[in-house]
Amino acid sequence: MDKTVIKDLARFLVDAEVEKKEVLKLTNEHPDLTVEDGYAIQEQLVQMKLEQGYRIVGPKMGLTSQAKMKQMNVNEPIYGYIFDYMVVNGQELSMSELIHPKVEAEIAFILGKDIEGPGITGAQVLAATEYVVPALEIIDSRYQNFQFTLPDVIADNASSSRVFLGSTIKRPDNMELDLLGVTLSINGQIKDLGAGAAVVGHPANSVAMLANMLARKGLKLKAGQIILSGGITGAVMLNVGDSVTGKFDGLGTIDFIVKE
Ligand code: 0L1
Ligand code: MG
Repeated sequence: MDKTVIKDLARFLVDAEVEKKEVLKLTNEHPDLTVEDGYAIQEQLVQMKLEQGYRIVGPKMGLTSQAKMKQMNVNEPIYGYIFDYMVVNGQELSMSELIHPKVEAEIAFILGKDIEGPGITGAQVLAATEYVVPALEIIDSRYQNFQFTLPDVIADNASSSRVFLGSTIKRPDNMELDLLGVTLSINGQIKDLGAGAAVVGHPANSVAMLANMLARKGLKLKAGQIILSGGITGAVMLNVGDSVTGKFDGLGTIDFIVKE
């Protein structure tokens, strides 16, 4: 794909995020957009944010559950990046900064040493992991009604928007992250629940897949990055006034309120 078109499309998505305005998916105008084109646009978008002075906190995996792939009508996981401005301090989500946010519960990994694919396994990820932390990820597709194809959502940085991190951090030794149960409640009602195994069998497998996907680009996972492994629950739409609670077996609770 032409470099100028890639830049224009990345700028279009950056502007949609800044202006909090939903846009039509790129493939309406560019029906031949490929997954590779999607990542080329994402790379350009990431570059633009870095040039604006934002810092990458870590990569994230998306579309890791069978349910989500089916819900979104796609058939492979994807990755994107979480930036510093996306990490929410405190217990309030500001709706006025966003378009149509949804929340999902995830496990975040913090590595003690770099991991470089290919051929990385979940066991190697666990051996390299310093801590796991619970997370509530806020996804906010810039596309109208969350309607997109795989290249579209890749270009849109995998809908990355905000993240709340829990205050309980634990070493993964002796934890069975695949059996770890999570509930996601809004206004006291459980909206979804799941176990770590919903994330490609085990959240560490997802991080291993990420290391192997990044290796194709000559990139690696770095010590200290906060890596979101993918949704254990489905993504639930948020409204102003919602009181959101994610409960993570053995990893505590994350609460926040959705404000104007
Ligand atoms: O983190 C995720 O799984 C989001 C991936 C993008 C799909 C979506 O916006 O639902
Ligand atoms: Mg996610």
